Amino acid sequence: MQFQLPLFPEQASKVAGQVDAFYLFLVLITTFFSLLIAVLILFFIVKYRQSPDRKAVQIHGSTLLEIVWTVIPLGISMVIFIWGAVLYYHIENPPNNSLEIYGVAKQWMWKFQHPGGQREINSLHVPIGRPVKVTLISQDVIHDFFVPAFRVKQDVLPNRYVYSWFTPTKPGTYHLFCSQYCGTNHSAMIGEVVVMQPEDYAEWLASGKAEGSLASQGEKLFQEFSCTTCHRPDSGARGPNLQGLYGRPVRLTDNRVVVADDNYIRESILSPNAKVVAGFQPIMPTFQGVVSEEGLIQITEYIKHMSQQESEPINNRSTPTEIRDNEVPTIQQELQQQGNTRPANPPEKKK
Ligand code: HEC
Ligand SMILES: [Cu+2]
Repeated sequence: MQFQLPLFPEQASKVAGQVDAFYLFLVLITTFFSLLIAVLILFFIVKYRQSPDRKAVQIHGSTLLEIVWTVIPLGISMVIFIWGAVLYYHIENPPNNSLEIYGVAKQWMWKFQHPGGQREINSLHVPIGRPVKVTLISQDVIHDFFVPAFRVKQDVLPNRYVYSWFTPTKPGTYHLFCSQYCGTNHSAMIGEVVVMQPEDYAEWLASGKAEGSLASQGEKLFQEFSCTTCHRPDSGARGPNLQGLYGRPVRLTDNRVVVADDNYIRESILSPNAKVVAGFQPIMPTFQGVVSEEGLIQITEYIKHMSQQESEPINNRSTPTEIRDNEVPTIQQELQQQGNTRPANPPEKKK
């Protein structure tokens, strides 16, 4: 039997090597200076030990020494800072061509949905060689999505979508942990990520029973919850037309402008009065406790899908506050000044 002491998990994503290199750098720097200091202490203890025939020479400052021990540590910490920031930025920003998968965490399991509507629990199948973006939310307490082999780790919060992404590089099955203590069975909240060749993944998708794509499931819910009674594309509708909404700036009654992203749409459904669209009355009822987290994801997918279909001009947004395409750059500038490129604070907690 071979003795194995795996110091590191396998490297199974594109970023894994980069994270390890950075980590190794930190370890080496720390080791080097710890040893240097320890050795110098021993050396000085011996060299400057007390002896009767020696008198200490007093030194009153050395500018050169001060500069050296300021500049060198500053240089080293700037390297750590810049390297770390670049890596962090990379890890935090999923590429646009990512495969989008949705995960809902709950005590004590992981539930995933693929765009085609396939669902799985405590396992996540992904293809090799393509960026995968996992949009995550918790339906109860804080969890944490942790795949050591991919070197990704993301806290999963209630009431807010967060993202994790990775490009798998090696077929295999890898551990998925919840790494945030989340109650009695936290330690059992374990899953696996199965990385497959693209053709195997396609086959796997095809073999899954799905009741239609996420967007079409969302459309069904949209009918079921009678969203259509108010959100119709005609001008008599009481609610805004949702076509073309996704990703666009929205002006609110208090004149603030927010971008309609996943978090905004979720909040609009659960706490409709938190942000009221300019030109409309706050008549939308809350769907808190009515639509499940999975349902919210499906409805959002449906709304996104509406935006992708080339729709006729949005007609019932022709209130004085309508936002036209040529206004978008100005509004984005305004947003940047407000430092408010992300709209949704999580809706206020009840209780
Ligand atoms: C009683 C009518 C009514 C119903 C039913 C209704 N809404 Fe609304 N909805 C509105 C109105 C009015 C607004 C604009 C005012 C506001 O923001 O609250 C709105 C706003 C929204 C927004 C933000 C739109 C934007 O342009 O920024 C979304 C998203 C939304 N609704 C989704 C839904 C979904 C999904 C459902 C069904 C689960 C639904 N609504 C049901 C009336 C309704
Ligand atoms: Cu957990």
